Amino acid sequence: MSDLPGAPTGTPDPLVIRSLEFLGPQATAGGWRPESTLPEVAFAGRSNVGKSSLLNALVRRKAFARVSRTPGRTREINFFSVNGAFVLADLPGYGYARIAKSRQAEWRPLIEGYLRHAPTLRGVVLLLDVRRDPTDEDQVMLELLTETGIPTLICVTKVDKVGRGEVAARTAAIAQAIGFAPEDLIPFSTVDGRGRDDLAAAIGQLVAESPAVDAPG
Ligand SMILES: Nc1nc2c(ncn2[C@@H]2O[C@H](COP(=O)(O)OP(=O)(O)OP(=O)(O)O)[C@@H](O)[C@H]2O)c(=O)[nH]1
Ligand SMILES: [Mg+2]
Repeated sequence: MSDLPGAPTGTPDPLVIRSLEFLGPQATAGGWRPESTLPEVAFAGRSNVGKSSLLNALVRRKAFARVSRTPGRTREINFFSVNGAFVLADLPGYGYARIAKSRQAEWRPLIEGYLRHAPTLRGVVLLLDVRRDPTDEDQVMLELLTETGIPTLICVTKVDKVGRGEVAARTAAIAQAIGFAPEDLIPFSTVDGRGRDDLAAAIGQLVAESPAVDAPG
């Protein structure tokens, strides 16, 4: 049926897609966003790291979330509902060098505002390119996630771009740079399907768990 990489091979699919709906974009901090009724998981990372591609692989569609040829173009948060059960939020990429200096910090209010006002947010998937060391902006993003206490999954993207042997070494280096255990990072490739089911299972767990109860005040 599906000709996409990572299609069913005999093991049960941890995330069977029955329905998908684009809910709309949030363009500004405090601007319109879909009502926070369903559990939500967001995807963050540098421009061009592969967020939209990963989302497409996750939901097994070729062009659901847009894949950009012009990195840094997506400036809104795009919301999708999956199986009417949970929401995925594709955050704008940060750190694209070829936009005006004056605009390079624009990502922060929108993303920070989103993180602080998403009552049903269960977790953020932070994407890091296997070939690059985490940047200062990646560290800023991680600090925001630590400070807000939002559970974080790390995906190492584009692992097809390096040799099989190099994946473990690069994953270890990236893990060390961000203070994670290497085995907690999920190697991911939209080309050969690596990581799709691991990520799908991890997201399934996040959205199934009962939300952390906030202490009053
Ligand atoms: N080889 C390979 N290329 C990939 C992979 N994932 C994404 N790409 C390519 O990387 C480029 C950027 O991918 P996008 O999914 O648009 O990245 P993004 O993070 O959504 O970018 P912005 O929306 O601009 O922030 C595209 O040319 C993709 O085809 C992967 O796993 N392997
Ligand atoms: Mg994108």
